[in-house]
Amino acid sequence: MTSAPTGESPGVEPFDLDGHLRQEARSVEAALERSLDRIGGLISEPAAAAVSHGVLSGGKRLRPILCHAAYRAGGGLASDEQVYDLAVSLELIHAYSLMHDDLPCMDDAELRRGRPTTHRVHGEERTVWAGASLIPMATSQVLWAGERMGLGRQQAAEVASLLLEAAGAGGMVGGQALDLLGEGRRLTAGELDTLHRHKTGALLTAALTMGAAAAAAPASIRSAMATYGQAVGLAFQVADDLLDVTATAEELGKKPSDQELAKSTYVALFGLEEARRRGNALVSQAREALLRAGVESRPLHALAEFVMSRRR
Ligand code: GRG
Repeated sequence: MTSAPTGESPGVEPFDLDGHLRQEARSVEAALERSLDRIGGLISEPAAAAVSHGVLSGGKRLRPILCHAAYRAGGGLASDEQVYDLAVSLELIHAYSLMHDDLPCMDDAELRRGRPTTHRVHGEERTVWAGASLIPMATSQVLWAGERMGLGRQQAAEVASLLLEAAGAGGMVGGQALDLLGEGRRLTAGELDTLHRHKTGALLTAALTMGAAAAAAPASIRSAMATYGQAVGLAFQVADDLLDVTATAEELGKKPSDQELAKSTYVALFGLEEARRRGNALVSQAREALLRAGVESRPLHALAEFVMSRRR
């Protein structure tokens, strides 16, 4: 992973984003393993192997990492372990969405994170079963972890609602539906923004707003986190479209597929340079929202830059 420029002032030691991402990803893996140990046992064997394949298969783990950073920026004081137990609920939803997105009835993908996709190894039926099991598992995880962190009932319910609303028809599922319906049709820029604000942006935004809500952060910080999440969420998709035409399959860990599936993309609409300019402008918007709210979190500033500079 290449470090993003973080706009550090002279004399200030540069933020080691690579090291931060590596260390945080280890905490995410550990929390995912705890979660599978705690409730994964309820999923019976043929599907359990598919769950492990989809959940413990690497990935950048950005959503829980962003959630943890937002929690700290919001002044939350629970232990890292407790925060990650809450934050991995996002990764359980994300894992199910990737497993189902790769199915033959959707993107029909062979490779994900440099490995054969879950259905290629475990079959379609078990992948549908495993993915469906992850949704209630994520719900149980967020409520259990919220209670363990000492959140009150109302606060825990608010955090869980942020996750479930972002995952649902008004968020990720709705965005995926727009994506499926739009295949083979050239979408306008407005339609593309709406699709990705739902499909990708909603869950990324929830990572930030859940962290701030769990920390009981003041309204100004919560609103900055929502603005940051929305801008970074869209920039993330612009970067995905750029990578689909500029990165190798080896870097991506999957086959570029937008052209094959006749999908509308920011690159097809605007060309490489203008798409990149738009993505960078979104990253600036995200960082400005933090600065206006007085949020100096180095991880959040560096992560915003990383979204556009990443190669996978
Ligand atoms: C049946 C309509 C319907 C919906 C089911 C399948 C599904 C729900 C939703 C799909 C959502 C989806 C695949 C969104 C894409 C999000 C995205 C940009 C994924 C890549 O995220 P990274 O780069 O992946 O963070 P890693 O591998 O690093 O975790």
